[in-house]
Amino acid sequence: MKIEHARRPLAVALLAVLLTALMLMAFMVRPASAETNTGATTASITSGVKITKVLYNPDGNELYAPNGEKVSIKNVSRRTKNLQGVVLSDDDGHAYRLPYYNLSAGSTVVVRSGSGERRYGVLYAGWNTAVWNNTGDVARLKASSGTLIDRCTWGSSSGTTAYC
Ligand SMILES: [Ca+2]
Ligand SMILES: [Ca+2]
Repeated sequence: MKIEHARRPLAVALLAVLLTALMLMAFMVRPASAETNTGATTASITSGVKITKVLYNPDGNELYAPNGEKVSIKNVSRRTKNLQGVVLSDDDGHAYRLPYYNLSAGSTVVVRSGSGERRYGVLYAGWNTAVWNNTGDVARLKASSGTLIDRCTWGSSSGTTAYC
């Protein structure tokens, strides 16, 4: 009898722990799936990010090594911004629709012109050619609605990098 009495509180405690764990899992899973669902259908962000830098003339020949070209996009707001649906483009018809990517406040992500496996801090536009003209160009960030979020321009005498 004594053993049975001792076991029951333990069983209750274990059940309580299990239930708490299940509730926590449900709580953690729900916002993530909701974000995924709405991310595909809702409009993209329209503000809070800036093009801070364009390395348009990297070392080497970017026609053959386009990943040398890099555009830095920074979250200048105070909250995390998801970049999904935002479009990075130039004036020659190159446009890259950014994927689901949470950019935390103050952080920067780099978009390279070639292909590669995306990781935190680096995305690949997949253009696989030189896109940012060394003789002057404009990089634009637009919302999915077409609204201009930011742009960075440079001329032929700017060297290798535009800071905006
Ligand atoms: Ca270039
Ligand atoms: Ca161009």
